[in-house]
Amino acid sequence: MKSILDGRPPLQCEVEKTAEVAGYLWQNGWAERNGGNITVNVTDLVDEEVRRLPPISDVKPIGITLPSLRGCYFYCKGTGKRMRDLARQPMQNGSIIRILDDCASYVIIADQAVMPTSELPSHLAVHARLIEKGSPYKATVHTHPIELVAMSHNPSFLGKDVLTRLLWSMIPETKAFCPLGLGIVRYALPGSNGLAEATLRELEDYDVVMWEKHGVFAKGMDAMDAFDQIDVLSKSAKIYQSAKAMGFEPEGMSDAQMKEMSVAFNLPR
Ligand code: 2HA
Ligand code: ZN
Repeated sequence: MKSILDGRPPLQCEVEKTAEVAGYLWQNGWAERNGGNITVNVTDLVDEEVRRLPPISDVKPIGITLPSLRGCYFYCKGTGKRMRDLARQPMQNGSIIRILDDCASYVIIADQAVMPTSELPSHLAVHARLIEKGSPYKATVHTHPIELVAMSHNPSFLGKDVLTRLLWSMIPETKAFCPLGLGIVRYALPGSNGLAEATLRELEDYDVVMWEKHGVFAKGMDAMDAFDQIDVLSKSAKIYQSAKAMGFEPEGMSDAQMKEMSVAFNLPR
């Protein structure tokens, strides 16, 4: 079957990279059934011919108006679609959408009329904010990492930067590769405006935020970058839990050792 990706190596490469990440989410056990979402801003990767492609769906309302997204293009996981299927067939389990000039609606342009993720308004609100800030980030990833979600069930971990410090102290790389740490969004109904608004707020200070008792939401240069940050945090959570399972509280790196990391790697905090 013909695909919009044919003859467009940059777009194809981006979608294939996103599919690779979807496979990792599934392999890690973070993406049961249709769990999780990925959206990627591919506006810079579409040519004039793509911009002229006719829609293959009705005009759909986003639910919010996002002026900075006028004429933008996004690759989005399909609603109800599985990450493990997207990994093999990204254009049958996701689609490319065009934001219309009213900045409040979109159409699907390729390859099939796969409706985008149920969390589209919250993902697009984050992309709009990234554009407004002049950020180079193009991807948002939501997934359900087991150990991190388990830790969010302990209220004593949910104070500001309590988990950030604990996870940073488990292995030096976590601070180096997730230098802003982990923001916390208290429990809110999936898909709700409250969840979207709290996520937007917390993403002002963090690249990865925890949705209490649900999952994480990350932004990054691309889906791989967002995944890497979740992965290093998850690795730290696993080390913490391994130590606890062996019957002891892990000592963690000292404040001085963590400070030394910040100096050596020129980290923001
Ligand atoms: O779309 O994980 O939170 C599936 C989800 C929503
Ligand atoms: Zn979820």
